[in-house]
Amino acid sequence: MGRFWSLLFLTVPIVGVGIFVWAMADLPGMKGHWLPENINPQGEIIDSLFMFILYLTGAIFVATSLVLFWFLWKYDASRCAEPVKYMHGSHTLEVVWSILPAATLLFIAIYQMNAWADAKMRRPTLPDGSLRPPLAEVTGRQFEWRIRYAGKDGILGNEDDVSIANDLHVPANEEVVLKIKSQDVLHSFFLPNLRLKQDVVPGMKQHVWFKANRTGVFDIVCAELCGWGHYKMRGRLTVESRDDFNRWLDLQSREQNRAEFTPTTGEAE
Ligand SMILES: [Cu+2]
Repeated sequence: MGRFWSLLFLTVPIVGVGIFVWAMADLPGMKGHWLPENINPQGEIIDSLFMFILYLTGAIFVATSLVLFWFLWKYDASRCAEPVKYMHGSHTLEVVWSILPAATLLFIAIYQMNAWADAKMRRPTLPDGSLRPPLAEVTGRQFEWRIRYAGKDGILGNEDDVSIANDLHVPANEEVVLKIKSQDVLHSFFLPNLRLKQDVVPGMKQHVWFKANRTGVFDIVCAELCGWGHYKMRGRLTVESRDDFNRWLDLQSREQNRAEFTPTTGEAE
């Protein structure tokens, strides 16, 4: 029976690695199950970091699984007559397995520092050196993304703002800054195709930025369990040319004004 368990444990790394390779190679049955299309030049850095960490942890996972299998196989009680030896641990071993993971984590922390600074601390600037103003403000609330564009005057927060739910449009090939905030609880603003994810914390003023280099329609997702309706807190990101974007925004603005100024039908006199 001991051999059964060792073989069963051996299937864990084999099935694990097999499924990853299956998905990564985009083979039939697993089409589209790996990372979604990346449309952000900055996203390549995120993807390479992801793959680096995946390979590193994958190698350690396979190695420890094989060692586990080997010990189960070798010391199977029904075939191994040698009596059990007890020991009180090894100081050297403990030092080694504390220092190795600590050094690895430190290496990853230093290795990804630039990518982190670019994604979370840097903000695009205008030619004159000032910070690029946000194109829109995205407010997460249970359970939708409220999106507000500055109207004609380019200033957010006055009466000509354009307000929309779950429909974010941005121009392609431009650095886009979004102001993000939450109206109620923790949410996470996630644009999978741009490799952008940011927790939205109530009470905090936050910004995200990206540059989309392909036009199309993509997902906006909430990546933080935020209540019963979390699953339906999704929106649509449309990346389009500058001209299409301007036309769309203009149309939204006109429609909103028309809605505001259309008199409600009163009772007939
Ligand atoms: Cu949410």
